[in-house]
Amino acid sequence: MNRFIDATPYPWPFDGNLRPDNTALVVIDMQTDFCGHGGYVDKMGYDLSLTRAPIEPIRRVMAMMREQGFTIIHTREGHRPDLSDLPANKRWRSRRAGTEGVGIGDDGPCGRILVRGEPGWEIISELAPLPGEIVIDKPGKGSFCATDLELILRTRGIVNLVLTGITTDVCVHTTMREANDRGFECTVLADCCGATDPANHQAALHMITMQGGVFGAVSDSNALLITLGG
Ligand code: C5J
Repeated sequence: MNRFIDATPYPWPFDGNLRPDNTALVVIDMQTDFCGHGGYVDKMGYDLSLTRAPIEPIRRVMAMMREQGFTIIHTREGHRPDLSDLPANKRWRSRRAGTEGVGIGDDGPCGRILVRGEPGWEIISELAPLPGEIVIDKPGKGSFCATDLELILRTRGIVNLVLTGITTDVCVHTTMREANDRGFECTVLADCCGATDPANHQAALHMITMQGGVFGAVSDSNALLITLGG
């Protein structure tokens, strides 16, 4: 039986082959550093309500997909405590981001910014992984770069990815592009993502819809819940 989610610019997935055993929910970087008080995004002075907006819609989608046996994958952006995987240019640029010289690897209100094991690097409690769920630690913006995500997806026979998380224009978009080039069929749920700039969020979503769906399709939590609930 074919199943599709209402999406733009085409009903997703392209072949209607949407099943718990071939589809994963990917929840990207819902960490205190990106959406919590005292985290990196807060320190940069951005409006936290923008990156917190997806918390509730993700919670709903995750609950239903867990219940139906879909693979749930969480990602965390972060670096080793010795910063051996932090490129000098990434650190240098982060110190110029309106943070009074404090950047990735430095001490902030939630511990060392984007360093593995620090409080700010943890996934927020509202969306905490359940025991046994897959967590991907990534040093970059994309979830495939320097991780075992592709190996895990191929091993499980996953072909479809439902992408959520923050930020739409950076880690979500980079992951979608990486996944699309590897042949995965992707959709982004618009209300389950957020960016530090609303115009960037909109632009990132719009880009996906060009050329017949150049990286996949854009949908939302309601459309997914209707299809899965029906
Ligand atoms: C950023 C991310 N924005 N998770 N990281 O630096 O999107």
